[in-house]
Amino acid sequence: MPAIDSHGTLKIQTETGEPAMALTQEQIDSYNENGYLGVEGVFSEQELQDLRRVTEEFVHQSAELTEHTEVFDLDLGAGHSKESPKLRRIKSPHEQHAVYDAAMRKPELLDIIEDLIGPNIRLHHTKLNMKAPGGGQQVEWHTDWGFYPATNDDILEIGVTFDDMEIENGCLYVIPGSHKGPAYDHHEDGMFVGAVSQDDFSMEDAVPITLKAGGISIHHVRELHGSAPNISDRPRRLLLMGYSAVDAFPLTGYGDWEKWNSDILRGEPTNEPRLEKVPVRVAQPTPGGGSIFEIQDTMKKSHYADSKAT
Ligand SMILES: O=C(O)CCC(=O)C(=O)O
Repeated sequence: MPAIDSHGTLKIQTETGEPAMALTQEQIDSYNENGYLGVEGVFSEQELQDLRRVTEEFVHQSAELTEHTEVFDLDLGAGHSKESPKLRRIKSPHEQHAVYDAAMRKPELLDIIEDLIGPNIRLHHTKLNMKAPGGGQQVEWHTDWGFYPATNDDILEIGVTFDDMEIENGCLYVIPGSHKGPAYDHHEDGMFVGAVSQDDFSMEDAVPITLKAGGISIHHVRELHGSAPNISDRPRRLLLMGYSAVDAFPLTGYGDWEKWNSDILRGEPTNEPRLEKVPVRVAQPTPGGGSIFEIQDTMKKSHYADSKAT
């Protein structure tokens, strides 16, 4: 019997018994054509309240810190202090609290992902990026593929918005169709800086993904994207979660086999990576580890250096 699911999409059991799609065919076609999608109303008000409450507890804990840790990445440039903590990122939040883990496994979310990369889904990573009011840091233009190329590109990133995500508080921007482009170079003077050159794209082509709290952004692993500083008096908190097809194997290796397979959310393990003809470039040589913010800090000039927002 037809039913409306939590994100307002009509779910129909097909005659063949195949599970019905969570996204409309129009949304799927648009994602394939443009490399991104915004979907409103995926997370409920109750889920949002829980996610915000737990996140505020983490921000509170970060007040005691003066440097980055395994879990906390601080916005030291924006004046992080005990009195006014500026937490830029919680690393692997699904490993830090059950509320984040539940968000990452939400069945309706996995149904959406299944429509885009198929029924065999592996968790790639999670991170919670936060931009504090009045200056929370930009993310320079890049593709996720520049950081982790794989044997095929059935890999995408979901962003769950805890706050209305608008231009003023530093929403995500994408370059539509850029996921069909080359393996963009994320190097400067031969070193990996985690961002493309200004010559690789035009800001004029950039499209903002604006969403109400509880909506999700979706972008393809090869899509060029970035986001400006938060110039509003509201936070911008975005839970980013990467998912890949089970047969997409990272070119840099997969680590421990048991752990690798324990990240499968739907489908079965395979030892047969699917090789597709995709353009790749590895993220080497690199000046060292650290978060995307630390790596991009090694760039000579921010893409946003001339913008009014800085
Ligand atoms: O937080 C953002 O606006 C984008 C983050 C992003 O693209 C990343 O962390 O790779």
